[in-house]
Amino acid sequence: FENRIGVKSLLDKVVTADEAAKLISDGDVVGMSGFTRAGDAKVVPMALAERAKNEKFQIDVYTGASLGPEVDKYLAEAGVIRKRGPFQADAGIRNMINAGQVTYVDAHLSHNAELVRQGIIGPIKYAILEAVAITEDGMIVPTTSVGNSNIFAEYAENIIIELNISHPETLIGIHDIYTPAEQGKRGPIPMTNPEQRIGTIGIKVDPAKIKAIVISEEPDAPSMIVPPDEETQTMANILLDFFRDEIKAGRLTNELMPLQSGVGSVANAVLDGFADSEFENLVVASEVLQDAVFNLIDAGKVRFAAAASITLTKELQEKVYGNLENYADKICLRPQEISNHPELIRRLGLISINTALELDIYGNVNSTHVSGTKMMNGIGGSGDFARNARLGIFVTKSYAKGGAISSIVPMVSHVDHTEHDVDIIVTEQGLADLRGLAPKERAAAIIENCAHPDYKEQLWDYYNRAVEATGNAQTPHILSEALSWHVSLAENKTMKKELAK
Ligand code: 0RQ
Repeated sequence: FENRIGVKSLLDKVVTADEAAKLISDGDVVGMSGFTRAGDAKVVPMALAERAKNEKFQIDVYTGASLGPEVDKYLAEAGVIRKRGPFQADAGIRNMINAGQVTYVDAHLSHNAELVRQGIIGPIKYAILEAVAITEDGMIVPTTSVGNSNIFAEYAENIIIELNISHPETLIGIHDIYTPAEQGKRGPIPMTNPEQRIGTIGIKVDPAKIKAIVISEEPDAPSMIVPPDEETQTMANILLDFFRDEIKAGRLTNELMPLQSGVGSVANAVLDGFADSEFENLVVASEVLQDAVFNLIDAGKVRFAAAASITLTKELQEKVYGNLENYADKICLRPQEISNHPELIRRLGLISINTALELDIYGNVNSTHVSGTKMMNGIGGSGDFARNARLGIFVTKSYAKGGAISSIVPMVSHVDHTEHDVDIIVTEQGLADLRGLAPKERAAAIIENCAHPDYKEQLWDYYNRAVEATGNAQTPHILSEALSWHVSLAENKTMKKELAK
């Protein structure tokens, strides 16, 4: 590992994970690397969980996004996490959040860096950052994600490095670290094309802040997406046809515009759908690069892909990290403040595809709260993209839990993306293009094109009675009934009226 530590005076900072974990104190605010199970610190959190067996202490943990099990399962279940933000996607910590045992701050991913600058998050006592190397000029080179690591490194009082020697050194050079100046002293972010590099290959820090270096060989937890099924394939095809119509209308070319696609199986399937299509020379400007992106690079469909992290299944990890030199000039990892920056999303004209849990007849989207109450994962970057994209697309199956739930409801039980931020909705039933439509026009398009046949009549019935009851108001609702579908689900285990008691 010595050759990966370019600042030789830091060699005597190499300690065990247990020794590094002892540096953390009760009440510390800790910023950790990691974004969607990639590039997260692993061995120091596990040592902290071990330490918690004999000692009671709690810390606040902020990261880029979701992490592997070391933090969001084992450290959480050891009772060490008091507060967590800004995103998680692990059943372990999710259950604790929903039992009130962990305080969770679910926030737009692009907002974190500003909150750190303003001291709302902080003061950060320690940043624990996974790195592939420390360069001779004192730059920390992150591994498979950048996330918030640059801003944590800048504002943390102290830094612990997990030098992960299982990550290939070919990662050096794929990062593009750019950190905007403070608000008020900031110029435009100098990027007019996602393929441009505007920063450095690593995070410049004062080496004196590095208090410990721990050597790790733990690989990233693989992503757990499932392959496309018939319905996700149908959704992908519907979306591709929509893009074809946009080309016919002269709004897009077959290179489209830079693509962002969220985490999860549906988003991955949609991207996979491009493989056998006529679209080419595509650019991905996203926050996560999943398997599909690398398959599209291999197929010659994607020319360049930039994001804040790479999260791959086991199979793709072996293929990509074993041959990283083949991808090095086609990919780039950036801080999430940049990948998700409203200024850039708007300037570059992104097409953004994210997933809804449920949406309502007027186009409001709930991506986070099951039945309005239980946290699923969090808003992640979906709000950053949806509001600022050229095309804000939401995909979801029209039903959940075997049909007991309609994903399209009279009123969403929680709002993440308002009707003003949602352009296109796609389910396996069809597509609703909401651009330029008023609420009642949107309701007709959503119910007719996207709702599951089992729920269509029930939705029309609610809508028609709401129009009647409100005298054809701008956004018709019967407030006493608007959430009755969720109440029915809780009481009768189904939203279907004819089955409800
Ligand atoms: O539960 O697995 O127990 O059956 O929700 O649903 O259909 O498998 O979809 O894995 O793509 O996740 C919105 C959660 C979708 C995710 C969400 C149940 C359903 C299943 C998952 P089971 P699917 P996915 C980029 C952008 C917000 C963050 C984001 C997400 C489970 O995409 O977290 O987009 N998005 N970030 O059965 C109750 C409903 C339901 C429902 C589905 N209406 N009510 N349960 N389910 N609809 C990434 C980052 O920002 C980092």
